[in-house]
Amino acid sequence: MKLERIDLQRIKIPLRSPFETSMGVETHKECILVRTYSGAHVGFGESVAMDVPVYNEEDVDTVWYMLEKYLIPQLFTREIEHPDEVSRIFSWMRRNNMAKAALEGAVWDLYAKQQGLSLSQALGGSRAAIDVGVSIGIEPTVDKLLQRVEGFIRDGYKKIKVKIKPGFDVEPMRAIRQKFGPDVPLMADANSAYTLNDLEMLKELDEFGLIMIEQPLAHDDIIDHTALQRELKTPICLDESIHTVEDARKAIGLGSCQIINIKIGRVGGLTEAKRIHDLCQAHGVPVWCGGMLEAGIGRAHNIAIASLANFSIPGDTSPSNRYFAEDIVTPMIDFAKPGVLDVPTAPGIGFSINEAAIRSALVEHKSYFA
Ligand code: OSB
Ligand code: MG
Repeated sequence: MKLERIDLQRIKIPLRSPFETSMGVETHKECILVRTYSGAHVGFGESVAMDVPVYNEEDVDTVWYMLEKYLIPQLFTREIEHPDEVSRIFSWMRRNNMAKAALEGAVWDLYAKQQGLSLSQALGGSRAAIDVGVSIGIEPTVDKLLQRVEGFIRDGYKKIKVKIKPGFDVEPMRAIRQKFGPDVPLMADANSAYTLNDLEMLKELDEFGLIMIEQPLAHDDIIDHTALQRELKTPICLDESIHTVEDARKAIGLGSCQIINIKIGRVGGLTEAKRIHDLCQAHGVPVWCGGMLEAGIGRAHNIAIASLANFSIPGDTSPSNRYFAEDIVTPMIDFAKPGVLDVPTAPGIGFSINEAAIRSALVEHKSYFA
């Protein structure tokens, strides 16, 4: 394919409720949408960088900058046979994975549409439907958290993930087990809030039979996690520490984790996400699809990658209404039955764009031509 035009749109939409983690509080979703044009087809991508660089080094402005200055011009200078080439073309640039992934995702969608395939089919997905979990931010009180957990269990979510931070960890997990019993599929995500000095406290979590604890230690660590995993019964899942298939190979080799959370943006795109999926599958390490509070386009990409066979644990791919009153795709992404999303079969991401919703959320836009 030859790209003729690429559009960037920066949008900002309110979240239905604030989302608090050990990194801070989010009240809005702000992101950059990417459109790639070739012939009669348009591909869509969405950047997942946060508005402040607390999760990784990127933010919404750096994504726009890297796309405009380096990444977009490179795709105009050549013919692309297959989207797998895009991550190779971008590999000279270090990091900035979320900027790369937003554009690479739009090329994947465009390619799938040209081939008449769903994005899931183009990626080699084998699931017609995926099980869905929910990620619950830090609530002001344990009682409020219990109310939210109750609601999400009622909605049919297949996994309940609770954000923890020092001072809000053992007590809320104990309260959830006491109220809802041992059978609720429960996990905790610390977003790097602890160190090995917290070993005794982290060991206390073992008694709650959690499916896993996500990223307890530093965002750039795989060494201390190995030491921690040796001391814990609860499986460790890595999120922030894994940016490439090489990171995954080292973490698995060291025994730093037993499960990996794959986020397309964090790893630089769908091609690298698939590589990590394949490596983990070969090592018997299950993966699941993480979330970054995506709007509908990013969410559609997540659903497509989660249809691959080794995504065997429910992901953070909740329906649109868990986050937004109105989404940028139409119809809003919703459960086919409680806790289950159908994987679209229409070409590409398989959802229509809600142009009116994008117009009313638009902050800035620009078109680039080959
Ligand atoms: O660590 O998984 C995380 C949101 C923003 C940044 C980091 C994380 C999250 C989530 C939200 O947990 C998951 C979702 O999109 O529902
Ligand atoms: Mg996480």
